[in-house]
Amino acid sequence: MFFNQNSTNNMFMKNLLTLILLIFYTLAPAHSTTFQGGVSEQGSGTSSRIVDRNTGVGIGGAKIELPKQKYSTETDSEGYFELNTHIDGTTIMSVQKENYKPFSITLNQKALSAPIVIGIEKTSADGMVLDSNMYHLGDNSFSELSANASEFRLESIGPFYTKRFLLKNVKFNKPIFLVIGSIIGIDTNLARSLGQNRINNAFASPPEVYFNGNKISEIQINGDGQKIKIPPVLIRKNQVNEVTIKTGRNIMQTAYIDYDDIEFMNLFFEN
Ligand SMILES: [Ca+2]
Repeated sequence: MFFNQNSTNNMFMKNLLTLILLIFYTLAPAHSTTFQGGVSEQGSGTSSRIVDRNTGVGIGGAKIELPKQKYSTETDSEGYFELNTHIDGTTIMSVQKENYKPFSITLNQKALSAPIVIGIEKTSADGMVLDSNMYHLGDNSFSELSANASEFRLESIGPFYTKRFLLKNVKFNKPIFLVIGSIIGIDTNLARSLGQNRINNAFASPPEVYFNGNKISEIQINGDGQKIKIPPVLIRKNQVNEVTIKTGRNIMQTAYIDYDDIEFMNLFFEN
């Protein structure tokens, strides 16, 4: 018998390594999940935590909100908090603290079944908060199967949202972005194919984003922290500029206009 002990050992080691990696990737999210950069923390008991993204230090007195559940709580002096509410489907959780950028994240019960650690970032001169409120666009008519339908709480403000703001000291040698903190409810074909909704027989055109009247983006999927590049040529220096977000419409409905009901929160200008 020509038995090659070495290659058998190598294969065994390779399989073992694969198994260890598999276990690692399978188990890692069950302990705790860290969002927004650099901070790594596992198995910190039953409490979730808000930390400073750069220093890793817990942030006391941060306000945690689940707008749908009309639930809010605060972190303790060490940054720990617990969510004593039931979450049905997906929900947007927001974190606010003075001198920090407002933060929001789309979560579901599964993500919240284990402690989470969220790093938030100090406000900087390179960015500006345009709006930290949550808005509902559409016509308040939507299917229960729609992406995040159970999340809708606010009355619609109509099919579009507009915000005007003064832009000073823009650095044109750096990229300029509009950032949408969180957006849910988009029922595009792509969102459907990614399993973000359960509607089989219809889909919507994507929401459109305009800057000073020019379309700069279409938003195809739901999610957090979507960055949209603003072409520098569209920016009015040291003057009032305008952002508009227009929701899409149900493409299969031709008898009347059925706007796609979406909600978004936290708009930033980043430079
Ligand atoms: Ca609708």
